[in-house]
Parts: sequence; C-alpha cells; structure tokens
Amino acid sequence: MWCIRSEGAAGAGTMLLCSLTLTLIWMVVSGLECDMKEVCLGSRGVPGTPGSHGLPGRDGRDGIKGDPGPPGTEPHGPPGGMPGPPGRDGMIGAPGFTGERGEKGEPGERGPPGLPAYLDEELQSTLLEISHQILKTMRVLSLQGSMLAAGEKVFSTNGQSVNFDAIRELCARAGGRIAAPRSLEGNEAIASIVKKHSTYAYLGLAEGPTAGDFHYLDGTPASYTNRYPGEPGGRGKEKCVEMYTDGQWNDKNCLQSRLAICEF
Ligand code: MMA
Ligand code: CA
Repeated sequence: MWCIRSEGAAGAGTMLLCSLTLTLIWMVVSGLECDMKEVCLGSRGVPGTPGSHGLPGRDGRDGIKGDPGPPGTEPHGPPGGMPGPPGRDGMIGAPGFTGERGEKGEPGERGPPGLPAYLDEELQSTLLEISHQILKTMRVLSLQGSMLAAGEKVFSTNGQSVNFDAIRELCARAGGRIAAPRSLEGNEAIASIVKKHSTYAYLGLAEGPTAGDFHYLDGTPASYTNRYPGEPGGRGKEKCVEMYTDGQWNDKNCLQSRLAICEF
C-alpha cells in the first residue's frame, strides 16, 4: 500500500477527494484498516521466500512394545554360513546282543588247603542228605514200575516197540544204552519187564563175522548167555538177539519191532 499526503491546493483538494473516495472503496473491498491521517493505497505484496527449516525437535518417548514377529522362513542359517558347534551327546541306547562266548581263561590260583572230604562234617552231612533223597526217588519210581534196579544197574522201558537201531538211538538220547544181560540177575530183571509187556525185546548184543559168535556192543565177547534150545540157528544171517517172554534168547534179524529196554 502506498499513501499520498494532502498539500492544501484546489487541484490537490479534488485529487484528495478522489483519492479519499478510492481509498474508502479500496478499504471496503480489501478490508484494510487505515489511519484517518493517512491515505492508504496498494495491493498485497508478493509472499516472501520460505524461512529456513528450524532445528530438529527432541526425540519422542519410547512407544509400547510391539507383538512378536512371525517365525522366520529359513530353517537353517543363510547359505554360506559357518556350521554351528556339535550338539550335546544323545541318551544311552538299548543294550546290544550278547556277543560270542570268549575263549576259556587261564586256571585260577590254587585255593587254600581244605579238610579231607571224610573229615568235612558239613560235606558228609550234605552227601548223606542227597543219597537219602535219591533213594526215596528210586523207591517211588520202582513202585510205579518206571524203573527196575538190579545190582549196579537200573533198567527201564518207554513201552514202545521199534527196530534195533531205533532202540539204540533212543537209549543213547536218554543217557543210557540198550539193555544187555551180563548175569542171571540182570537177565531175570530184563525178563520181568518183557513178561510184563507180553512182547519180545532186542538185547544189546550183536553177531560178529563168525556165525554164532555174539558180543556186547562195545565189542567185548558175551560172558553170559541164555540161549533158547537150538539157537543161534541163523548161520550168520541173523545179526541181532531177541529175548523171549521166558527170558531165553534167539538170534534174529534186526528190523523187527521189539520192546525198547534201556540200562543206566
Ligand atoms: C524163526 C526166526 C528164527 C528162529 C526160528 C525158530 C523161522 O525162523 O525167529 O530166528 O530161530 O523161527 O523156529
Ligand atoms: Ca534164530
């Protein structure tokens, strides 16, 4: 806005009126205030250039803690990363299978000298107790007809009739051998079993290369015989020996089914 001051001349008075009128009009149009002693004229100036930025404000207070982020998508570290240190040892596993039996070790050192067995009262007492128990067991088995004691031997049968080789095998599996009479007592014991089962039995004897020459299965010659009259009559063709129900013997082929009697 610019102002023209009044100087009092006639032309100037007209001009003043004109200026005053324009000023008033301007004042109404533009809404500008003006001192009555001054004539205000002009238009709004060009805006000045923007001031420079002020200094940065102070940091604000910390915000509230955010929610945890989603799990990462890389299960392992980024490619090219160094491997981590080894993990801790796992739990102890289940026991493995039993290994093969090792070789027998060296004999241990000789123990301290002990009492002779006959002076060891505890040992003697234990042996006596065992022999009593065995005697009782043998009495029970004899009562039931499961065994027959004769001299040093015990005879027994499973009641089955099979061929000579099968009898030898089953007696060996039982820890004994096919019964062979070596005395009258033994022959009568075996004969009692044969009579009881009403069937013939093979004996533990075999014919050698010479016809009529019989021996035990360990090769020793038969020291006791109880031949049926006229036997052996097989002339070398009947290699086994059977016992009749009267206890007498007959040479016989080895493939018949005969009662299996074992001795122990
Ligand atoms: C059968 C056989 C022989 C036995 C005679 C006795 C025929 O053969 O058992 O071993 O000697 O009978 O007669
Ligand atoms: Ca015969």
